[in-house]
Amino acid sequence: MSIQPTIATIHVPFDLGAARRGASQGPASILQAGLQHHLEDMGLTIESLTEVGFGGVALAPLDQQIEAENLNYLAEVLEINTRLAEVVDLAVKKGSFPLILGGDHSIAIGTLAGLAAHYRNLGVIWIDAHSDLNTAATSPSGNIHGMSLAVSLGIGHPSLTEINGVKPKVKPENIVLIGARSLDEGEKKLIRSLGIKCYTMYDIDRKGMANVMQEAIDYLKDRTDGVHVSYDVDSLDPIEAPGTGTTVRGGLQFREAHLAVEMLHESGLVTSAEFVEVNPLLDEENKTSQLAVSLISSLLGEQIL
Ligand code: 4U7
Ligand code: MN
Ligand code: MN
Ligand code: MN
Repeated sequence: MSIQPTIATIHVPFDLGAARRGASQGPASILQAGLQHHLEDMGLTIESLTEVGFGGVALAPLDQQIEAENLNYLAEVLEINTRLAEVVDLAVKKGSFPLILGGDHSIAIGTLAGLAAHYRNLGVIWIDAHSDLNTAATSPSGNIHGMSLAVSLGIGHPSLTEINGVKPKVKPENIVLIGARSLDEGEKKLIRSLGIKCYTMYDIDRKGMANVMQEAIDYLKDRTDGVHVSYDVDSLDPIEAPGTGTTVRGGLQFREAHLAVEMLHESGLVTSAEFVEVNPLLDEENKTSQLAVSLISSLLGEQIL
């Protein structure tokens, strides 16, 4: 099965899941960097763009109704992800390929909630310097973008894990982490106890990205009925992707980052994708937005020759 030709682009200008403001301007800056034209030049059909946002309207202070310790902006995160799940759900129903542009990584909660209704065994490739497997109890920051994968496993505040019913959205054995180099103690414990497949930067250095990706693809191929790529641009080295809020040295090089998505395209397994954590306020000459356009194009089939 190859990637659906019709791409449903879903913009999520939201950054309250992160510590720093600015990722809310990610979708606009990725568009500004030429995404639409680039994909059209590749012969892809882009559905009219959907935006999931607050539209400038302040939310009712739901915070008071939800007990939320160490869960910053829980009400807002809940609201945006509830809406996003509906939009993603609809896109899959229509037979489109959902392409979600963040926004901070907390939006993976809504994406996966929307996708989960359609797959018995959804595979997730989580390309990230972090694992986003914290809970309110283990998080050093209280920022929900560091908890989204845990929530999707059914671990976290019930208001979040119950979005769109089905719970959990993804099984631990259907997840592959790529590029990890900053894991909190609670996250390490969870990765070990649940047996989550994790290729750290050490593994990528030792085996090479081509081998790592081949293993990841072979691993997911037989056990899943769809694969979602959740691409956090902080997986790249800060030299390549300075425009993101939580940089960590020693990340993926430009070619490694591209090879990963080129091989994923070639595998024909990918059924949806999201690109998150682009923060144009921290960027250098739109380098990170342009990088995102280039990575998205490669994932959707752009070839060098
Ligand atoms: B991102 C962190 F403590 N683990 O939980 C946390 F290091 O979506 C960072 O991957 C989380 O960018 C980063 O706050 C979340 C921290
Ligand atoms: Mn992340
Ligand atoms: Mn990250
Ligand atoms: Mn980040």
